[in-house]
Amino acid sequence: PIPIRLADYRPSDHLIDRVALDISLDAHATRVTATLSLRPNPAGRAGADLVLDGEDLTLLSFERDGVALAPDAYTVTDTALILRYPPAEPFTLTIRTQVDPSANTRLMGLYRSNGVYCTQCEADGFRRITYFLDRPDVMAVYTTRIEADREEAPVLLGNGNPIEAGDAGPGRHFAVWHDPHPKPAYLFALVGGRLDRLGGRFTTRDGREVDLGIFVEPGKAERAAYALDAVIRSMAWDETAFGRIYDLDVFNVVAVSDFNMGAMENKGLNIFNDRYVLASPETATDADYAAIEAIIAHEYFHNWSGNRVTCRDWFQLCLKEGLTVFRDQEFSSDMRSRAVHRIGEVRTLRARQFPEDTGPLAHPVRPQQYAEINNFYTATVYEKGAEIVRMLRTLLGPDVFARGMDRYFSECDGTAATVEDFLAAFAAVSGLDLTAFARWYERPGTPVVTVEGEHQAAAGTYTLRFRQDLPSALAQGLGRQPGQEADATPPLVIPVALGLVGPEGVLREAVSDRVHDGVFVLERASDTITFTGVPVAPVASLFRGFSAPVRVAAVATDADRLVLLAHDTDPFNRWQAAQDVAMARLVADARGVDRPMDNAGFVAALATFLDREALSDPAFAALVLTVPSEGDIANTLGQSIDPDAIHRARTDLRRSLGRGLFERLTRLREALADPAGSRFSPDAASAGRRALRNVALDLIAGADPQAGLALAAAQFDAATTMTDRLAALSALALIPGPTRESALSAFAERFAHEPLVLDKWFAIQATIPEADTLDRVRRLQAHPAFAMTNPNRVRSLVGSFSAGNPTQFNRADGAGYDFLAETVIALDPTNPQIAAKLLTGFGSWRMLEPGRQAKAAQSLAAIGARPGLSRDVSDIVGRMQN
Ligand code: B3K
Ligand code: ZN
Repeated sequence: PIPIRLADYRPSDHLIDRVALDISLDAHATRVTATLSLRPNPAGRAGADLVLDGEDLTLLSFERDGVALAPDAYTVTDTALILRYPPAEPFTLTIRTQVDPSANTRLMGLYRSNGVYCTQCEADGFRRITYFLDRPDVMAVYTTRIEADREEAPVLLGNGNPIEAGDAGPGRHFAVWHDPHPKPAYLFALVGGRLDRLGGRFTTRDGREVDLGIFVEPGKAERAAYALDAVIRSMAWDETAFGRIYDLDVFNVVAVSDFNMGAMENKGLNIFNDRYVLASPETATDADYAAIEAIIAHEYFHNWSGNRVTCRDWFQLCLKEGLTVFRDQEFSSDMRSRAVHRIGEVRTLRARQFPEDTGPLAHPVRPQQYAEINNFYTATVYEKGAEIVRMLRTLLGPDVFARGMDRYFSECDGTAATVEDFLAAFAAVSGLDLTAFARWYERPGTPVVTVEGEHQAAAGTYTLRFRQDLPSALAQGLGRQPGQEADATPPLVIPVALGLVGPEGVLREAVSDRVHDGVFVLERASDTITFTGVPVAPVASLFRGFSAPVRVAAVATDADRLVLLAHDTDPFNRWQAAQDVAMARLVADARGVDRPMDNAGFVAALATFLDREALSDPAFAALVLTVPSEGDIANTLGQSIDPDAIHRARTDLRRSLGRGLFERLTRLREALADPAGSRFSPDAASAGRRALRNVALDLIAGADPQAGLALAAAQFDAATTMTDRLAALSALALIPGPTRESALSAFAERFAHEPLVLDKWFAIQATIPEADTLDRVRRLQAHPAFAMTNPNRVRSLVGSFSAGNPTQFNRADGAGYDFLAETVIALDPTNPQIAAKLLTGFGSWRMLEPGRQAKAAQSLAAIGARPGLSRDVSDIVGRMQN
C-alpha cells in the first residue's frame, strides 16, 4: 500500500458547511439521502475536482442544485465519487445511496449488532454510509432524520438534540436530530433498535439541564447504573478540574455487543462495547468497574478534547487521544487512590507501549506516515501520548499548565488543530520555547537514562551523573521512519522528579540549585548535578511518580532498594523498589545463573512492610506483593528470550515468596475477609481489600498447590462477587486436575447466558501455561458460545492466548504461531481491523531466541504470502518483517 505522509498535507479544496441526512433503516437495503451544502475552500486549489470518498455504496441518484447530473459529469470508482468542474460558488449536492447493514461484518459504517442498527465512523467509516469529504478538517452542522420499523427499532438516536419525532406510514416511525456544533464526519452516529433506557439528569455549572440516557439490551438496565453514575461524576469533574462544560441538552450512551474497540465518542451519542457499560457484582470484576469508570470518562472528556477541538488530520491523533487519556487518568486518580492508579498506568505502559516501542512496529507518538490509519490507535499514540502531556505539566507546574489548557481550549475551539497549536498555547502562557520538548512527538523508541551517584563524605555532597541514549536497536534503524536518523538526533527534554533518601528517611536538607520543586530537567545528552547537605551516603529516588517514559539504568543494591521501599515518600518508587528487587532475581534465574540469589532479606522486608501497612492500604500492598509478569521479565531481558525459562523463574519466585510469607498471607486473608452480610461496593477501598486477599491466594497457591487448591475451591464455591470467583478460578487454572476442570464446567454452566462472563472463561483457559492449551483453545473455537464475528469473543480466546500466554503461544515447535496465523487469515476477509490487531501478537518476535524467531518468521511469511490481504493486515505484516 502507498503510504500517506504528514509532509503531504494539504487543506481540502472544498468545504461542507451543512449536511442533511435522511436515513431509512432496513436490515438489507438501508437508503441514505445526503444533502450537502458545499463551497470551494479559499485555502484550497481553485477549480479542483470534487473527490468524495465512498466505499461499499450503491449509488442510486446524484443531483446538483436539484438537477440530476448527466453521467459524463461525474465518475464513480470503488473508493470515490468524482465531480468534475464543480462550481466556484456554493452549491448543493443530493446523493442517494443504498447500503446493506446486515452484510457489514467489518463493523465500520452502519451495521447491525444483535439486531440493533449502529454506526462506527472513526477513522474513515462515514464513507461507508454516504459519499463525503471524509477527513477530520471538514466540519459541518448535521441534521439527521432516521426512519425505521417501529417494532424493530422503537428507539432512534442521533447526534445532538432531538427536534422532532412521529409516524412515517404503516408500521414506520421517524426521529429528527440536530447537532448545532460543527463536527467532522468521524463523529457522526446513529442508533436504532429495541433497547432499554436507564435515565438520569445533570445540571451544568451554567444551568443547562442535561438529559442522560444509557441504552442497553432489554432487561439489563439495572446493570447500567454504575456507568450512569460514572457519566455524572465525569461531567462534574470536567467542570471543576478543567473548566469544561457540556454543550447539548442530551447525552446518550448506547451499549452494543459487536464492537471493534472499547467505545466511541460520537457527539452526544457515545457508542460503547457493552463490556464497558454493563456491570453487576455477580458478573463484573473490580477491574471491570474501574475500566467502565475510566472509559465512560474518557469518551465523555473527548467532548472537549476531540470534538470541540478536533484533529486537523489523522497524524495528529495523539492530540485528542494522548490528551484524553491523560484527562481520564487524572479523573480516575481523583476518584480512587492516586498512587495505586499511577502504578497501574505505568504497568500498562510498560506492558504494551514499551514492547511496541522496541519492536518492528515502533513509531513516533505523531507518526510521519501511515498506510492504514486504523493500525495507529496504538499504545504509543494513547499511553505515551498521555505521558507527554504529563511531562508538560511536570515541567510547567500545575498552575501554568492549567492556564495553558484553558488557552488551548479557547483558542482552538471549533477548529481542527495540530500538535503545534497545542504546544503554542503552553509556550504562550509560560513564555518558554518548547521546540526541544516537541521532539517527544517525533522520536520513536524508549530512551534509556543512565544514572551514577557518588557520595563525597568529607564535603557532605552527592553528585548524580545522567546520560540519555536511544536503545541500540533504534540506533541501528529498527522502527526508524524516514527523516529520523535515530543516532544523530538532538537530546530530549526529560523531567526527572527526584530526591535523596537515607537510612532514616528522606534527606530534606539535601539541596541542589539544579533541582526545582523536586524536579531536575535533563536537557542535554549528559549532565551532572550536585547536592549539598548530604552527610550520609544516600540512596537516590529517581523518576519519582515515573516522571518520564524512559528506562532507567542505575546501579543499585538490594539494600538500596529496600531503603526506598521502607523510607521513600514517593509511593510509586516504593513499589518500583520492590519490583526491582524481584526483577533482579527473576532475570538472574531466567538467565540460568549457577547459584540462585538469596531471598531472605527480600522476604523479611516484605514481611515488615505487610505488618506495618497491609491493612491500612491493601490496594498498594497488593501491588507491592505482585511478582512482575512474564512480559515484564521478557522486556527487561530484551533479547534471546526463552519464555519457558522466564515462566520457571517466575514460578520459583512466587513459590519462594509464598513460602516465606505463608503464615502472614494466611492471616491477612482472614483479616481482610468481608464481614458476614456486608454489601458489595465497587469503591477503591473495598476493591483494594479484595485485591490483596487474592494476591495472597496466588502466593499461597504458588507455595503450596494443595493448600492453594483447597482455599481456591472454597472461595470459588462461596464467592458472592465476580472478583472473588474469578480470582479463585484463576488460581485453580494453574493447578491441573479434576478440581480445575469441574470448576471450569460449573462456571460455564452458571454463566451460560452471560456472554461477557463467558469471555472471562475463554480467557482463563487460553492462558493456562500447559502443553495442551493450544488443543483446548482449538476445541473452544468450536464452542457454541464462541463466534468469529464477535470481536469480544475473538479477543478473549485468541487474543488472550497470543498476548497472555507467553509459554504456549511461543511453543518451541511454532504451533502457537501457526494457530495465530491461521486465525488472522481466516478473519481478514470479514473483519480486517480485528485481524490486524490480533496479528500484533507477533510484535515482539525479534526479541525471541533464534529457534522461535525462525518459527515466527515462517508464520509471518505465510501470512504475507497470502493473496488478497486487507490493507490493515498487509501493513502490519509488512512492517513486522522489516
Ligand atoms: N476514538 C475511539 C477509537 C476509534 C478507533 C478507530 N479505529 C475511541 C477512543 O479512543 O476514545
Ligand atoms: Zn479516545
